[in-house]
Amino acid sequence: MSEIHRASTTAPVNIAVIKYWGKRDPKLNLPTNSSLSVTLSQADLRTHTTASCSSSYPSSDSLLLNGSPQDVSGARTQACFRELRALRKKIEEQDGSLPRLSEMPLKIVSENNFPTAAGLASSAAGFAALVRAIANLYELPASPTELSRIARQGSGSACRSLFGGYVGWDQGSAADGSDSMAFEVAPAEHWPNMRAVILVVSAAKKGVSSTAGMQTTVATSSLFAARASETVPKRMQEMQKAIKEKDFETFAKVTMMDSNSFHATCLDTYPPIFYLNDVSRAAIKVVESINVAAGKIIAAYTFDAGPNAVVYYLEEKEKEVAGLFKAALGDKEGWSGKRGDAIQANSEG
Ligand code: 2P0
Repeated sequence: MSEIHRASTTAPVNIAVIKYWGKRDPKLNLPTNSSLSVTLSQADLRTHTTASCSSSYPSSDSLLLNGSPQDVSGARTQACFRELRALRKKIEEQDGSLPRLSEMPLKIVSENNFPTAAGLASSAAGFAALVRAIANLYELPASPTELSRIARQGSGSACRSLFGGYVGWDQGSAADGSDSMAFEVAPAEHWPNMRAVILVVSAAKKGVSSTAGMQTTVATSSLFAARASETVPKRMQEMQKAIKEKDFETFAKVTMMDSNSFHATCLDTYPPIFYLNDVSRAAIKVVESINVAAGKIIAAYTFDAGPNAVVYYLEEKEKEVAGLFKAALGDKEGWSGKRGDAIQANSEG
C-alpha cells in the first residue's frame, strides 16, 4: 500500500465592509474595484480542510464537503489545483529526492463549523482553506499573499480569508491577475474589541448568485461605473485610515454607506436584483435607532448578496447594541455577542 501524504488547515469567514461587486475578467476573477473585509473569529465561523494525496487513490481528484461529494471539474477548482500542482512540480524538479506529490490524485475533505443553512458566503472560507491545505501538503514556500492570488481564482472573496484581522484586496491592473491579491491592513490584535453579530433573516439559498448578479450589474447599471471608479477608491482610503486610527464612527459610517451603495447598484441593475427584504430593512432601522439613542454611531450594519445582517460594534457597547436588538427582534437563543455569533430573527425569505 502506498503512503498517504496529508495536511490540514482552517480558514475563517470574512465579511466585507467595502464590497467586491463586478469582474473585469470573469475567468480570472479580477474585480472592477478593490475591497476590504473583517475576518470573523475562527472559533465561531471557519472551514476545516484536510488535503491528502497518494498514488493508491482512485485516479481522479475528489472533494467532500460536510460529507457530500462535490464536483471538482469546474474551472475555478481546476485553476486552484493546476496552479498549486505547478508550484509543487517546480520544487520537485529542483530536488529529485522529493516524492512526486504533484502527480498523485488529491483527496480534499472539508467541514464548515457553521450551518450552511445560515446562508453565509461559505465559498470564501472554503477556497481559502482548500488552497492553504494543498499548499501545506505540498510544502510550498508560498506566503499568504501568493496563496491569495490562487484562492482568488476559486472565489474572489476567498483571497481575503488567507489573512486574519482587517484585510484588503487590491484590484490590481495586470491583465494576467498577478497583482490582484489580498494584503493585511491590520492584524486582529490591533483592534481586538471589534465584534460582529450575524442576524439570520433567511436560511434560504440566494435567488441570484453573486457571479451572475455582478455580471448583470456591470452590463446594465449606470450607478455602477461611478461606484467602481470614484466611490470605492475614496472609501478604501477612508476605511484603511479609520482602521489604523481605531476610529469606530468612521469605520461604521463607511461600512453602512458602502453596503447601501452596493445594494443601490443591485436595484439599479436590469432586471433589478433584490437581496434585502423587510426584515433586513427592519434591522437597518434598529441600528439607526441604536445610534440615535447613543447620540453617536456605535453600531454598523452590512449586507452581502442576501438578506442576513452583519452588525459590527465594539465590545464595550455590547449591552446597548445587544439589548436593543433583543428588544426589537426577540429570540435570544445563542446570543452572546461574540464575533461571529448568529441569532435567528425570522426564518422567512
Ligand atoms: C464581498 N460579495 O466583497 C461581496 C459583497 C457579495 C457581496 O464577494 O464569483 O462569492 O466567487 O468571485 O466571492 C460574493 O462574491 O464571487 C462577494 P465569485 P464571491 O464579500
